Amino acid sequence: MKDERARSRADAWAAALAGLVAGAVALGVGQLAAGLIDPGAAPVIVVGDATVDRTPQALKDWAIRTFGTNDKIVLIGGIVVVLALVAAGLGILARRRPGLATAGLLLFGLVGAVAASTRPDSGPLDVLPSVVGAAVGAWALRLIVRRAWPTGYREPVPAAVGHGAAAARDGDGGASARDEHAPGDGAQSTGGRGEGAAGDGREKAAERHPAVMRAGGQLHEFDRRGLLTGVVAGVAVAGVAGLAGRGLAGRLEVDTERAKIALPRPAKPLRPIPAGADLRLKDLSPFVTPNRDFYRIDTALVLPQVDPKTWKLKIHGMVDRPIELTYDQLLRRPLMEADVTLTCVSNDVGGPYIGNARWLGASLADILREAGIRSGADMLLSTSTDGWTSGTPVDVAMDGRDALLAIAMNGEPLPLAHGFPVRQVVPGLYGYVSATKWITEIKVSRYDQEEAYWTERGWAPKGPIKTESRIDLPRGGSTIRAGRTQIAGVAWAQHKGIDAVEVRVDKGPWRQARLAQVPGVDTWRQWVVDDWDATPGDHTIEVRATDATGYTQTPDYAPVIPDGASGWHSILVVVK
Ligand SMILES: Nc1nc2c(c(=O)[nH]1)N[C@H]1C(S)=C(S)[C@@H](COP(=O)(O)O)O[C@H]1N2
Ligand SMILES: [Mo]
Repeated sequence: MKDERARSRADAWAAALAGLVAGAVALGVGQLAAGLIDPGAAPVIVVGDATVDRTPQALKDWAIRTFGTNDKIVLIGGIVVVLALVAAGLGILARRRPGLATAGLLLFGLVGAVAASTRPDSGPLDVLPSVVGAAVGAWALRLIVRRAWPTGYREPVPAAVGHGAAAARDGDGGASARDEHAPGDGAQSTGGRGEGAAGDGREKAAERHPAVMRAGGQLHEFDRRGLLTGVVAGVAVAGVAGLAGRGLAGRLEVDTERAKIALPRPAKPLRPIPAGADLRLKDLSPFVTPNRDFYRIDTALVLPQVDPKTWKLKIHGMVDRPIELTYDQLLRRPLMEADVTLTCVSNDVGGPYIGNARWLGASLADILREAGIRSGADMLLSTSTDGWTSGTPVDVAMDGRDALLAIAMNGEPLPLAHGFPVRQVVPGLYGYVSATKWITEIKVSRYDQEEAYWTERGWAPKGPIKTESRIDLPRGGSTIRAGRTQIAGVAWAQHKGIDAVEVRVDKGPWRQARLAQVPGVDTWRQWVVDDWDATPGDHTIEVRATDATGYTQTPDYAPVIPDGASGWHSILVVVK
């Protein structure tokens, strides 16, 4: 009876494997179809997108807190694990109820198709990758099951009933299936199960379980060769289709277009960044964040590929003269440079979601003035190609600050991840209400008529950046040597400016930090305390900044939701 159980277990594993391979075929073929149609329509991606949009806010916050910018990878990984479990289950089902298993796979294709068609930027063909993938996967599952159980699946026998009875119940199918095995086949499998040399194992099995021996000496029912060839073929199809799909997706890359762009000169170039802006201390964030190190936050699982040749920005809504701008028209406008530090509202006290760049772009206010904003309008609802939206206060965009439709970042066309070809940059506002990447539309409207993406999800409609400061060195939690130690970091109060930074150790007196130079009020500011004499033991270091309005950070902690974190950054170091 133990063998019946072992047999059914071995068969279940084999079936689960068949299901897994069929699932891989479905995803691989789906990827290939997506490569031909739209890389964003790959089954895992559309399900991921739909999951992101429907995840409760609390869970999303937890994911961002826990996984940081790896949240996308974790999400995709989670979806793949769930799909794998379902596929394995459908494989087990497929032996007995092939029709149900097929239906199950097609149902999953349908889920993918629905997810694909509810994306804001979906085209009519976007349902195909999920549907075609699921159909081919279902077909693959039937094929593999038929190879592995060539004459049909034989139910394991209940304890009281003999082996022969089961075979009889199945008709001669079960028996002939077993007869097809070459003897060596059975022997190999027995040996593979760790029962010693093949011959020995078979003899032992025969001694203890004559019925199994009679059945050909194997402890499982499936055709090993059939299963193996099915699995190998399936994995090959999945791999080739998946890789081809990715290759085809790359064909659409706008990277080549981006490389061809010759950036125009600004109408009036900005002075170079003062040398004194960067204290050049090891471990201190550089004043200008290199593009490759710049934090990236967005809801896009696949980078939008926007061709600058077909890109258009539509400005409409409460305006006298709606405007449509092409990329060339935008480049021909007088361009300006601005040093602006972007900050994410999800940046917790001491967090990494902040970066500073020199941007090049056209004045947003100038363009809006040409369109003629009607009275009563207080919100710019901007939309990206992938349907994300942001609501920017009209008064902020129009008050004379360097609000930009940016085309370049630190001397090169915007990287794809940072909004190529055009994004908004508005100094002083968190990214979620101002920094729309891959922007294609600005609707001049009212806060009482429209809600932007994150506001619908519980975040504040307006998001001025809070005055904050961060200790970069020494590193929190590190062990350092006793003696003279530099404490340094960055502080920011965009569009106000930082006037002072103070540091205290172990709640002692506040020490004034030395401030680095800044090119203007829209960037962060480096600071350093040079004269801390670190004594052996554990020490707490705290920082607070004062902005140019005279406001000094308070120790009251506020979490990131709904309108940004505040509080003193505090670190612990061990001095030896
Ligand atoms: N299209 C689009 N633009 C977007 C977002 C997004 O999800 N989609 N996220 C915003 C947020 S929350 C921030 S903080 C900034 C981040 O810009 P970065 O990724 O270039 O650093 O982009 C903003 N622009
Ligand atoms: Mo953000």
